[in-house]
Amino acid sequence: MDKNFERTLVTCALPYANGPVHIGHLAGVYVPADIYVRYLRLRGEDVLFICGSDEHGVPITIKAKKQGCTPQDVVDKYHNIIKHSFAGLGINFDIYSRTTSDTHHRNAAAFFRRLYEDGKFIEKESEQYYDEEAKTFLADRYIVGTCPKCGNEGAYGDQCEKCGSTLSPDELINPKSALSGGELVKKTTKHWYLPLDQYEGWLKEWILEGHKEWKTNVYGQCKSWLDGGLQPRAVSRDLDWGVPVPVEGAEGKVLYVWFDAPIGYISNTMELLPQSWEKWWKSGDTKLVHFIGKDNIVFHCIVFPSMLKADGTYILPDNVPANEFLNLEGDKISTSKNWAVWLNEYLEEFPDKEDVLRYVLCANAPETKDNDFTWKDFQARNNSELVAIFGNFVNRAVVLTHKYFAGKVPANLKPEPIDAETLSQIPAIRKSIGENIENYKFREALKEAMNIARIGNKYLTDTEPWKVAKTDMDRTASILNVSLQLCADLAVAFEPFLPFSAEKLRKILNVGISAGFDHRAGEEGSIKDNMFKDGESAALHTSGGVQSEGLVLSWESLGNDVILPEGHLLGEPVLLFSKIEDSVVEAQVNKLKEAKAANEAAAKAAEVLKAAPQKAGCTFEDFEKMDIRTATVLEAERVPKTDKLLKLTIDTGIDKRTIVSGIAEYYTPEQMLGRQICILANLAPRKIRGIESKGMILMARQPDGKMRFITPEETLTNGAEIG
Ligand code: B3M
Ligand code: ZN
Repeated sequence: MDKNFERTLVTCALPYANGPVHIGHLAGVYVPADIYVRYLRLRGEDVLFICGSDEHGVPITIKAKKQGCTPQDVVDKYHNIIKHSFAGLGINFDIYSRTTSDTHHRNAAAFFRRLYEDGKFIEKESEQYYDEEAKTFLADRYIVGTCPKCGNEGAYGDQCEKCGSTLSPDELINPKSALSGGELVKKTTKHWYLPLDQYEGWLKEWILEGHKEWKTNVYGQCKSWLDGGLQPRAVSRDLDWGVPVPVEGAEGKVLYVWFDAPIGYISNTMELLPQSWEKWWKSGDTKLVHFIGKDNIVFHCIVFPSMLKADGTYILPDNVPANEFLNLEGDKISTSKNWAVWLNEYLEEFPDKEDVLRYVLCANAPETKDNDFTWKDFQARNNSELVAIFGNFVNRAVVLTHKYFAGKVPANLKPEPIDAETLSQIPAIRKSIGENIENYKFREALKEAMNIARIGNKYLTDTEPWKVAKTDMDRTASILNVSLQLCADLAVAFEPFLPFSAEKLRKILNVGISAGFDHRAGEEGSIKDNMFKDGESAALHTSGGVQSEGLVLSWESLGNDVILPEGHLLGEPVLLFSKIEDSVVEAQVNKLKEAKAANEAAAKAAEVLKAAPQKAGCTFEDFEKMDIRTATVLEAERVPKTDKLLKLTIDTGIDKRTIVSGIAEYYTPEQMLGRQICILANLAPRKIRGIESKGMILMARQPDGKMRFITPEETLTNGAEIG
């Protein structure tokens, strides 16, 4: 850890509680953050790891409306799903709370109030769209219209999801209320603004001069915002879901979600550590690191720091290692299109394979550019890296030790130069893993850790203990001794990356690990309802814990020539990883294809609706005039000299009659024979091409313009009345 810091406070972007977490979130934010925290804990650093659900904002209210429930119902549901799925993947926050908590509401309001009383905001009246029918001001998201850039008719007042442009409601062509569908009027409303322009000089100094070490994608985005010039930003909204603006006369207004959410990091720390939270947020020797995705950079590097600066009592982030985006099978991950791999589903469908996902997402992390997740790659990395390299090495070393030495670490009786050469590579790897993690280069760090297994495999291939055992037991003992030391190296090196497998491996080796302590110890009033059971520490949760008896490894063990002493008894050998078959990944690809097909069908349905919007109302009496019945086609022939017409003889149950229908484009006469259909029986007869047609066949127009029959699900009696 840097000399000037005593402790590290790590935060992860608070996921919106309006859907589960997917692999894009994980690769961009949560897996790297968890690796970072586990590594620091392994080094004995004082670390706090904070997250929670972001439960405010307009999209949550829209989802609630669509589902006919309350916003609270929506966030309750997803908060629980998200919280449990993080725990399921071994992402061990010290607290996973929520922005609807009392502590947060109080803290966010107090934060606003301090800035308000200190004159840090500008109060401004402006004209905003107002929905007369729903009697409410509309958030940008609630305004829909035509995108001025691409012509998409369903663009929102803040963004067009088709072309990705950021919009303001004033730019929309023909804006309408998404709430009532009605026309909008402009009305005056008052809001509070944080004058970011006043912080511009300071931000330039702090970021552009003071944090040149930030990742280039982060630094670059900050620079372009700062070069473009900053404007005052509204920190309140006319909405009834959120933290009420704590000012008299502000009824019907709440804090803007991006104002309250980052304060959530502080609130959640308070909730966990009511007595000592300030040490983490207000003491210059705390290193604050925000893990986020690239779409959150401006809020974490410009807006939130300006809020903290305005307050004046908080520390600022030391780093904001934002990642780029992860795509899925070549396409952008999309929550609304269900083009995603959802963590909660993965955990159910791949029990015991948490680490495979962690491994693939880290190995493929979009650290410097967008990256792609494919199921083929997932399978290949599991089968040819985790199984064939890591698992295979450990299994061979351990099984041979059980076979020849009754599961005890044999003495190094007959060393050869290759042993020392092999072991001497590990300290440099330890250094490199550490440096890479400290510089937020997790892919590189993982590659280095994997090199230990590669070295082990090569060593076994070079020394062939299974052959040597036939003639030279002393040498076999040495080879297995060295191999087991390498296994112990792996058990330490992989603790940050693959905590489940590292723990399994430590059981196989019969060792423990030292990794952190419980910050809540001695905190009165500390919440107990976090991810862990009472008295159980986050840090110790999956790491195997500090064992008071027996052999306990630490980061410092990694690279030592003798980690496991001669005579140390191993545990039972079990397989660390198992092969993933083609059928398993094919099923996942099919699942995605189905999602895509369902999504396309929904889009088509929307088109059909657009082409044929609902007609003006009719009365029940109007409807009752129509005599709609089931009928069967008895005969069918083309009407001569026409392309479109078929002459059909129909059994209507009432009579047998002729109907001429314009369906020859879509059905041949043969296809019509014997079909049951629905007809409008009492339509006034009319002559078509000299043939008297009595009635009309009911058909549905498809998005491609083609007509299709409505056929009853089962054969019904002809003449049955429909209504
Ligand atoms: N909920 C946005 C997001 O999930 C937002 C992050 C808040 S962090 C304070 O992308
Ligand atoms: Zn557009």
